[in-house]
Amino acid sequence: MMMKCRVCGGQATIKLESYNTKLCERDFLAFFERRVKNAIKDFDMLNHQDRVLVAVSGGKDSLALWDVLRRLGYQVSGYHLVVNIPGSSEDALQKSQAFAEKTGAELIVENLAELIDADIKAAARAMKKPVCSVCGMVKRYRFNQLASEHGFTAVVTGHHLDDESATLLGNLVHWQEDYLARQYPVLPVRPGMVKKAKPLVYVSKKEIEIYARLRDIAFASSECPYAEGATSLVYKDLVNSLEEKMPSTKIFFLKTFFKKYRTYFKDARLENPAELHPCPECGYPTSGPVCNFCQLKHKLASRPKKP
Ligand code: Q46
Ligand code: ZN
Repeated sequence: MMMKCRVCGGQATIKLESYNTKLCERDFLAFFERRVKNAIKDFDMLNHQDRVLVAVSGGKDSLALWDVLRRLGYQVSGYHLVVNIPGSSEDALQKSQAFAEKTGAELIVENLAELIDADIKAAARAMKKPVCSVCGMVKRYRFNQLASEHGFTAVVTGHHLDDESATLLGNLVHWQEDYLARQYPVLPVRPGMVKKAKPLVYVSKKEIEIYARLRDIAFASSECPYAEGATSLVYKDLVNSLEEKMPSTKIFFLKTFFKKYRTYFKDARLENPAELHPCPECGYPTSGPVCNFCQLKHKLASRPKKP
């Protein structure tokens, strides 16, 4: 039997269980753009005067974000940090560059090895932390710093509904109050920090995949090997399983948290500025004597030199 598009009554090819709806391709694209627009409006994330920098990994989330923001009329440039992970970094860079060329958008590319004078494994060893934790720290640091240096007024990332609902579950299970206080889709400009936003917070991974396919966006599909075994995947499986049994659980869970957030965490949203001060070496906000990035540079510099 033919599926009917709920909006136009034509032939539907896309079924969205979470919304108990079926859509044709054209109305799906309109639905997707509306979800992004609503998120931007609900949280006052961006305005059309903003100069926006998107963190581009070359994967579907960040490329779809870049694409949809451009179509919504925002001034958006991309930033890609090459992490030098064999088997995934080449593809990621190539897909980011191909998208920038196709759309005529600006893409800034940097190499992690040049920023820290070491590879990510050596950096993780020096910090005695998991590779992903150090990689994420360096990316956040440089993304913010580069945005300030180049006069961008907002930085955006491709975190979506699946990411954010899984993170929320993990933060609640471990009652990570500090993390909960920062789990808001927009963090305003603060001393040393550019405004940060997550405009894909209302759309799911599945919806992003459909959007990327319909918009003909070529994205990198090779996973970084370090992503495997991350605890975040456990929470993603859990929220997916809830969603499968009870469609629309993810969006309900996250939206309810954001409503309650305004009551419980609104004063904590600025990451308790009293405890943060500028890093004496680079100016990045930190609660320690120097920021984590400067700490990493010191640790790498004090490694014994190879003969
Ligand atoms: S690139 Fe870096 Fe990710 Fe690879 S090492 Fe982990 S954080 S998984 S998004
Ligand atoms: Zn510093």
